[in-house]
Amino acid sequence: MAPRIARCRGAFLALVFAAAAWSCSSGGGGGGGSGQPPPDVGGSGGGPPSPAVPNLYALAPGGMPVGVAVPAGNFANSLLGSVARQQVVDAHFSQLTAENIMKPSFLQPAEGTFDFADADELAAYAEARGMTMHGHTLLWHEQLPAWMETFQGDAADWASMMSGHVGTVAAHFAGNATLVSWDVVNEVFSDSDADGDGLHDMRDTLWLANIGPGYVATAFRTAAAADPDADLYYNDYNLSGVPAKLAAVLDMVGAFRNDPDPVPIDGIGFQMHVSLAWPEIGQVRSAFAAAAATGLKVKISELDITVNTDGNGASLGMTELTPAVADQQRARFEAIVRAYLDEVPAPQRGGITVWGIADVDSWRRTYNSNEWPLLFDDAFAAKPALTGFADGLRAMP
Ligand code: 9MR
Repeated sequence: MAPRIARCRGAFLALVFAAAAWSCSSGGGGGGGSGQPPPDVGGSGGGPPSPAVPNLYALAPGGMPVGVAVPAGNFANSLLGSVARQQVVDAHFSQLTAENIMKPSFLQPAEGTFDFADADELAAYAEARGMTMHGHTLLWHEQLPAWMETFQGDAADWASMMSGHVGTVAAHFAGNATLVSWDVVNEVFSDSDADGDGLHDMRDTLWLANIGPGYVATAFRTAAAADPDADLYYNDYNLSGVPAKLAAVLDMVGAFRNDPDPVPIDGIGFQMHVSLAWPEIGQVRSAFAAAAATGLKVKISELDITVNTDGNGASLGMTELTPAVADQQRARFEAIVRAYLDEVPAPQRGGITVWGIADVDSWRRTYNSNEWPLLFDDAFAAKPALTGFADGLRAMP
């Protein structure tokens, strides 16, 4: 299940990346791609200054996708209505994920009534610029339409309803060469291991309650039947920091494979909503290595790095992003990108996606208005974090 298109992939040598990147961008058709690059945020700390970052995606070894989650549809900050966001996205990213508008509540708002208009518009935006899209998400326990939450029926009815959604959505995009992969099921596992077996338990969702644990495999089989060419991912959070949660995912993958009729799965998505300090980088490396050992693709699907939020979600008290903290965030982005490239062999790299364009858009602000977790600031200027991400990519030829 190979990616279908490339956006100037694999054509860049580290020494010539800048010139090549600009010629690539100007041929990509993006309005913002030929505009002014964000300012050079330069290097800090020891060593020579880092080169400018005109096109982040052009630095990715092997043309690996470098993605971003974007608002679309009726969201006030929609990419499609924001020139400032388009300039950043067109210059720096080769893949889009819809932050919200491809979740079930948006695509099937009423039972049997599918609305693909906003998703198709976003896919057309990506296609026009030679970007790919990662679909998010066929199934989740959040952002479900009210009618799904109150659905009445037995297990067979529920399975049929679930497969109807998954199959219809996957089939809609099956002929679309821009959509190369899907999060098939998001966040199946809970944050606890009640029976102490070393594996986090399945999350108590309406899918589990009404269909039983087999719903996950059914969703994957349904998606594969509807779109045999797309890469199919399992996606979850805390996989790099909580070994018992990753163990549960790997156990599920093993069960999929050992099934007499193996369940189709292509990759594991690490959301990576992390902080400066957690998880410790050695743990991140071990987690990537363990996932890669399955032979599946591994994708960082929702990367953001908080600097002002403690382990319980409370603010650490900062009121501005100081240069010193911004530099720590730069180093942290570099370390995580490096760890990914070191631990995941090239053919298994599904790419790295950041969960939002600029700090002003981040879901993290919902919980802490003084948070700055992304690569661009509230004015869409590049932060040191962008240099860190770029330096992480540059470290791997
Ligand atoms: O970023 C998304 C935010 O705008 C939505 O309000 C929220 C609803 O729960 O979902 C956010 O995205 C989530 C993603 O779909 C799945 N992983 C966790 C993300 C952050 O909550």
